[in-house]
Amino acid sequence: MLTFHTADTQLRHPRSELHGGQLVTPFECPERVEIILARIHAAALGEVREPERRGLDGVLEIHDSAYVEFLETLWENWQAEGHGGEPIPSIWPARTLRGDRIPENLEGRLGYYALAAETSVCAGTFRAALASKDIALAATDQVLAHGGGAFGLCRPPGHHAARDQFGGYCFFNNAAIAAQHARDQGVARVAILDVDFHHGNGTQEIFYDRDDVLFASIHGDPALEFPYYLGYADETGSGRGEGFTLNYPLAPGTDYPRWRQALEDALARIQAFGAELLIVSLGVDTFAQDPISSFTLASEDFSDYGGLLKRAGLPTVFLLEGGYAVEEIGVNVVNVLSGFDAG
Ligand code: FKS
Ligand code: ZN
Repeated sequence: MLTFHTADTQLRHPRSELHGGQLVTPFECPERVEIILARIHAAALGEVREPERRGLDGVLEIHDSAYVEFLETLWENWQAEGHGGEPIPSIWPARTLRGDRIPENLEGRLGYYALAAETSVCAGTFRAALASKDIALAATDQVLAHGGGAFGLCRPPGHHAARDQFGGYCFFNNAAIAAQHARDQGVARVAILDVDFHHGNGTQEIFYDRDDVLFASIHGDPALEFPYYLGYADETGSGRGEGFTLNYPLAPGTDYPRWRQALEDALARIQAFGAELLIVSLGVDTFAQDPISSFTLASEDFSDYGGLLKRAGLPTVFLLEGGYAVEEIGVNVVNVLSGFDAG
């Protein structure tokens, strides 16, 4: 299987993540990509290619233009204010405040465009987010032209990014941009299957009222797990989109047999929908040793479900999302991809 990667993703290297009341080294770190690349080579998965640079192509089809401009200028504006640390949101238009006015003040706008506080911004964040998006587009074009599977080694991840909000380590919604790109290329029905441990709230929000992009997510129960405020089973879509959002919230400690049942159910629904393209939001934070998650998949389970995905028989774009057991992230990601190739 072909992989798409560019070193520009590594321009994202914030030094702080607000975690447990402390600023820690971010879980979503550049080493994740290094280790996955090393494993791709060691396992001879296939060629690694650079994506074409496409500027803002694809971004404004999904994201709000004022949000994009905010992200593009955030670092320089923050520097101009003379702060010592990285931008971290600290106030939001919470339930008792007004959410219909965008403040002029930078701290005010930071909260307006953020959905959580763990995601600090650094100098290269915007360029890395564009590179990550270009990787997703290149992997999608590869699959549209040649069928089979392709892997986008995206970083930063995308599935928490909503139309005008960043958070959960995400800025641009790579999977949503890829799906819209496929639609614009004439693919009638696209399915996004989100197997990251966390609910893909951004992807869900973006397609919630649409019947041309089906979104299915298997994740930790939001009553107990990030992002807490979306991802319940009763969220099924609205208007024309009713029935085109599927959520499988699962309990902490969920093991592979139970997780696999949810996957089989989701794949059956994707087949019944008549999807012509499958985009997998591939997070391997379902791994038992993941430091911030609570499912119990083992490395060989990733190979097994890679084969299951292949047997769905659809052209398939894999886009990297989460996974924080850094030592094992390469093995787990490549197991899914080689499981698919062997399936
Ligand atoms: C720790 C609470 C959880 C944020 C978790 C973000 C998960 C991100 C992800 C992505 F794929 F987007 F990277 N903090 N104090 O894995 O879903
Ligand atoms: Zn995750």
